[in-house]
Amino acid sequence: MNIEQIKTKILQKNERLSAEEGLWLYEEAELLELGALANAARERLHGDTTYYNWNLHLNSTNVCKADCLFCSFARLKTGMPEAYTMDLDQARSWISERYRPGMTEIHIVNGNNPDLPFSYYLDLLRMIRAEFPDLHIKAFTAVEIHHFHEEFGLSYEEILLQLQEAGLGSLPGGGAEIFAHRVRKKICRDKANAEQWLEVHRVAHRLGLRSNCTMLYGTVERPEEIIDHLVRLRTLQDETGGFQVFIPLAFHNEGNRMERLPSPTGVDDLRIIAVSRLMLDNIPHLKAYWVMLGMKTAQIAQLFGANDFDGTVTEEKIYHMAGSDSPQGLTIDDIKRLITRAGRTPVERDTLYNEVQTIANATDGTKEHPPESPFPLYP
Ligand code: V47
Repeated sequence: MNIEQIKTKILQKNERLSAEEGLWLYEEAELLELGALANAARERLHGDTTYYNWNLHLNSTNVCKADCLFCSFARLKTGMPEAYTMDLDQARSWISERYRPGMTEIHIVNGNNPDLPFSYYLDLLRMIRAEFPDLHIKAFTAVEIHHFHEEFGLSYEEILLQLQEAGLGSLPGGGAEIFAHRVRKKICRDKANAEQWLEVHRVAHRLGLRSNCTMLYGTVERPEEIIDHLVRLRTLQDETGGFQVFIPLAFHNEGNRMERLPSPTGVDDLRIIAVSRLMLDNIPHLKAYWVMLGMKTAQIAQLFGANDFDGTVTEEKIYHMAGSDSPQGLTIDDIKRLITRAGRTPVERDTLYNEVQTIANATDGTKEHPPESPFPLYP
């Protein structure tokens, strides 16, 4: 195998890479050649555009019965030091204090809290929909949906339908970690497994919900397991078309029980981003999540296959409790500057990747949302 053969396959024949080719690129390819190829694939899809959004992250409880080795955010039981659960009024105040007109998204990820009824989640969504109607609600990972299924005895479909009716707009991509059973057994054995994670997304897509997908790398996985993870996502996407964006998440090693493992280096991050762009030929977007990568690597990633920067975020907890030294939030001007200095054109998007324009003359930042999404579900 060599880079020229792979280049011809991608750039001239427009053919899909095999798992073996993905593995070769990840392990053997020269970094700049790999990056140039991923960049060509990215430019073919998105030209010079790099998307960002204006969003807010809410983690309304960190109580979590799953005991993942890599996690620094969760507390196992209510009442433990630093464990918290916001009630509805606290969540309302938390959002009100941070909400600004013009924000388009709230991203909600919580622990698998065994002490909350299903109505807690429905009430949270209804409150946000009623009081912050401009926010698209991207909430609850597939792992949380599986937890609701176990706790409340409802099917994935019943859960998602009720959440949708209460205001859920899409699912975030967390909880995927690495699909390989060997790895999950070691790092996250007591939550949804790979098949369950994929099934939740399959059902969500069938109900017309879009979702995101992730991969946590840099713990105990082998290169083949990274490629296997990408292939499994690609296979589900062939079936449903419902994934919008892939977000690789680099392991951070502070405050958890994997402290002795070093975090991935900048070159590891760039290799993962480039190979993911090349393998996931059917997932439109690739996000370099600046909170996780750091602003500088996220900026350079825009030349290695990524076309999204995520958003303003505002008070991220999961990575900051694991030692991320990125700022807690970036301003829109910071984000635009980083993107522009990478030679890309910053474009604000909403959660569903529609371009957002600030309505001319609006002094409060009011946005216009075009109605339809350009990528079909179930192509
Ligand atoms: O599922 C937790 C990961 C995820 C650590 O969908 C860690 O747009 C590294 O999924 N080191 C949650 N990773 C975050 C997430 C996400 C973030 C931004 C955007 C979107 C989206 C989704 O974070 C978890 C887990 O995989 N994680 N702890 C850690 N110490």
